[in-house]
Amino acid sequence: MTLPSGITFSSDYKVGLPGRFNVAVPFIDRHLGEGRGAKVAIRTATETVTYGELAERVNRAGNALLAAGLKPGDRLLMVVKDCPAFFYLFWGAIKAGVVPAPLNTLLRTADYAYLFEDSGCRLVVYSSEYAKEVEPALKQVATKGSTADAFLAEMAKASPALEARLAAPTDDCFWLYSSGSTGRPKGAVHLQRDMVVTSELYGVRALGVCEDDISYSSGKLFFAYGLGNSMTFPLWTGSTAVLDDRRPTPDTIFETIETFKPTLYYGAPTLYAAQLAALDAKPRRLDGIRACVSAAEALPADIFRRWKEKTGTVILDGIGSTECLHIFIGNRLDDCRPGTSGKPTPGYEVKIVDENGKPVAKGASGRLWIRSESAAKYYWNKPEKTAETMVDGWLNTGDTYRQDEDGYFIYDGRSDDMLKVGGIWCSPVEVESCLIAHPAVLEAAIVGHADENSLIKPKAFVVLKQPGSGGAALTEELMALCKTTLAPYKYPRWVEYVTELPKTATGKIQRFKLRS
Ligand code: 3UK
Repeated sequence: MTLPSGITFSSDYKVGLPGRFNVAVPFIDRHLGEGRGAKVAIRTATETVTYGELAERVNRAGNALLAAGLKPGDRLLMVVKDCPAFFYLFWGAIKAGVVPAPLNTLLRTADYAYLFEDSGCRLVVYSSEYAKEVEPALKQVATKGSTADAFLAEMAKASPALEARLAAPTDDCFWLYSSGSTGRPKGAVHLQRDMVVTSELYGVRALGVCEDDISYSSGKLFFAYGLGNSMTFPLWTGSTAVLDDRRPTPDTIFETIETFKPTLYYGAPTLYAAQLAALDAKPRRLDGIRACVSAAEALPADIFRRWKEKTGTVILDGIGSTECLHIFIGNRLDDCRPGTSGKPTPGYEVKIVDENGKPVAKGASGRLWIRSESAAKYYWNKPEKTAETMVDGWLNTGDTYRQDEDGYFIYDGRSDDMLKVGGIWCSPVEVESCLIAHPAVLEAAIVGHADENSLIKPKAFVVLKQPGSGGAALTEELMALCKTTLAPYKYPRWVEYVTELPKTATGKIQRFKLRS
């Protein structure tokens, strides 16, 4: 793909941008000049939006925001489902100089009240599906709100022309709140240049997204993962995004894939596991897909193997974060090692360090830090968190990683989830992957549990494919499987059968909730 005019990447992957610009121009308006006005940008079950229509509605949305009294720099909070209006609001805001902050749509009133207050936002636009949780929060903190439908009606009255407000590449552009397993959410402030960097370095160069692609992501737009998958990568390449506003289940995902025939599918390990179980019951057609991507938590090698066996497609696991915006270490179609996160995305600097900040010996486990041009600049209103996490341009991921003999990065769990067993590190993820390989097991979580000597040992919480089928015999079998597959000290001393695991909105297991 040729880069939009005025934008360059050097041979060492540094982005070059005009001193004054607006990032809505290369992502939205550029396509009109490049002849894509009639090309489909977005497809949903009920709607098709061309690049021409998109550009006009982005302008109308920007004008409607200005008419509602928002000034450049003001925050627009969005509680919006995966639908075209998400694009209009997000880009309309950016083009007008307003800062959009998409929020998780699965939160409760108390969470929204906190976020409306923390952000000091001028307006909240929400899909009416979320009115029950959002409207009481608007009242509590006296914030102005509008349903997405009411906003679309304002857009219809607004002018279809809007001049882009110019900014510097390192000016604040949009926010994403990072959920975190503990503490209040933190607003990560992203810059004008950040989406250019992720779209080009991961989307185009690492994954190979191109103009002919059709992208579909089960991870929603409000996650950094979905924002790249379903919006910035397709818009950067002039290709097509498929949006589905339903809660993703194996059935809705397969139905969407069969209807729209995406070429790229972006999922997460929990869903791939559920999809595999569903494929056992009913075969589905996935033949248009040329690559599947997985992120949000480590993809067990066994899921990779079974998916490839069943569908013929590889799943490219990659680690990204809200702060880095998208995948910074990932597998590639031409370089993939199952059971690892792959290798650094070219353009992302990576280091694994010990407790003193010194790089570890190759192969040793340590804390992962990242430096890049797509990193959030700071956390809104949280100077201490900012100082802790962002140091000299480097970002502390909070993840523990090591490299195998060929340089592939292996995830060893969150730094705070690691266990010391008999004085030796034990990765919960490693034990879980082993348990998941057992045919009766759907999901598993490992946490530390004190034994009769108050020493921490691994304990397993296991979800079975057939609930209620667990018992002493299966427990023996699972322990034996771990003892024979892993270093024996890592086997779970207790196995508890549960019907589900506590998870964050992004689908990550909340191991801290299982600790006792
Ligand atoms: C964990 C992974 C192992 C890891 C994300 C792709 O997940 C995303 O962002 P979040 O801010 O969480 C970041 C944290 O999640 N993680 C993510 N991917 C993997 N661990 N293997 C993986 N493949 O702890 C990381 O620090 O919710 C993912 C693109 C954009 C994203 N924001």
